[in-house]
Amino acid sequence: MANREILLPIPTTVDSSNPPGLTTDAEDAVMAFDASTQEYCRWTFQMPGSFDGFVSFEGQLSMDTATSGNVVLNIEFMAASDDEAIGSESFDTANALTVAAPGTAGNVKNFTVTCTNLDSLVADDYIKMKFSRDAADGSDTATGDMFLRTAKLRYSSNC
Ligand SMILES: [Ca+2]
Ligand SMILES: [Ca+2]
Repeated sequence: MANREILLPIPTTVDSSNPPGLTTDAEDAVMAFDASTQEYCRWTFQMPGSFDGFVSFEGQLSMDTATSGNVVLNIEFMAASDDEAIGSESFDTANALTVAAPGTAGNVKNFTVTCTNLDSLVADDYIKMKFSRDAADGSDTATGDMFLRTAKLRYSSNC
């Protein structure tokens, strides 16, 4: 068994009511997540056929202005197997991680969210994977926008 990674592009699906901002920082496209309103983006893809159980969502963020406090990240999965309805599916309980803001605004912060709530995900499933900053959570204390800069999915593979 080995771990594999999928590098994720800037997502194309966003919260229709409260979308994260798409902006640039240091000439890179980033998604900006508000400090008080929860906003989400989402990726949709087919899970690799070699997937055999372990998933972590990893990435890099930075803060626009904050130099202290924490952000709370949520990753949620909806998985539909072959011949299952997508529209009637719902997201599993969020996988949460609290991340301390770097002491200098703009510094890169690496994070890893180990995901155990996977909506019974199996190989070759259709997946919707939702990322949000749980901005209204009491532990989300950092001020200003959080920039999601990169993202990848790590998973265990049976080959
Ligand atoms: Ca399901
Ligand atoms: Ca907050």
